[in-house]
Amino acid sequence: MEQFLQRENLDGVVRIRINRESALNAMTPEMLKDLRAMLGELEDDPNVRVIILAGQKRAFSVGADIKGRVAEYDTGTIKDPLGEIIRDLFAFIEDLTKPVIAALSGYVLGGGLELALAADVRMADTTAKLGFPEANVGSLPGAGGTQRLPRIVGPSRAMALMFTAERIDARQALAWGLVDRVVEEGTLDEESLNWAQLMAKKAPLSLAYIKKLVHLASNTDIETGMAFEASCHAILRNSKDREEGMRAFVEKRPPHFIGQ
Ligand code: CO8
Repeated sequence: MEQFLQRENLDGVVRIRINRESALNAMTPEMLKDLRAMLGELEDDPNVRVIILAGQKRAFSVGADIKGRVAEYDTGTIKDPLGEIIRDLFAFIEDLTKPVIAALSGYVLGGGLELALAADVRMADTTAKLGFPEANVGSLPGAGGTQRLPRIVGPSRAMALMFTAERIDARQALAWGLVDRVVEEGTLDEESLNWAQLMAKKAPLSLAYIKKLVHLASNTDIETGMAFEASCHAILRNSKDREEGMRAFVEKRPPHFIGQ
């Protein structure tokens, strides 16, 4: 079976690169299953602190493999092989206890953009072109796009992007808050790794609870969110890493965090 994912271990950071350049990183069910399995391993590995999802120069990903789907019409067996896998994968990314960075270059379209939205933060280089072309092919962003995009950019910008299938560039995406940082072409690997390493030095439990709480913030009322924040804060107060962080500050040395 063809391997569409490359994994690099970079001192506490793992970069997973989608590697199907001939089809601009179009996603197949097998690719997504492999990604789910790989992320499961990384979640269980305490040495992995931050994950970067990256693509190729020409495309992060153009979304679902349309050619694979046309075959369903040819054979009259219209199924949804991608639906369950992709939704489960994107929910799993949100539930990971580790920060996930999407590093975007070239085309970031359809399911590719939905994958980027399921990540926690997004960095793009100046070649990135982001959009939802689903309405061109009689579909809609069905892997969380209609729900995650408006929570990030607001409903009217989200609808405008999906109604027109227009592609926006990295600067526009930055102005909308759809990406968090823009870097020059050719520097994305280095810059996203620098960003990841900043996070990888922090206390893992702090990052895990911050992620959980921030995701909760857009899905719950403020009283529930505040109560949950107080309980997570109480858990951290008794953690070994909190004591280590405070001692390290007083002793003027870098902390050594163990994720407990
Ligand atoms: N699927 C399969 N192959 C693709 C796809 C795709 N989505 N996009 C491009 N390719 C292939 C092309 O067929 C071509 O292959 P070949 O050389 O063998 O013909 C190769 O990639 C290069 O593409 P182009 O020659 O078209 O390159 P251009 O630079 O001219 O154009 C574009 C690039 C603009 C990206 C163009 O290829 C395009 O419009 N692609 C379609 C993008 C698209 O519509 N994506 C959305 C798909 S739907 C989706 O993602 C839904 C998500 C899943 C939801 C699940 C819910 C259940």
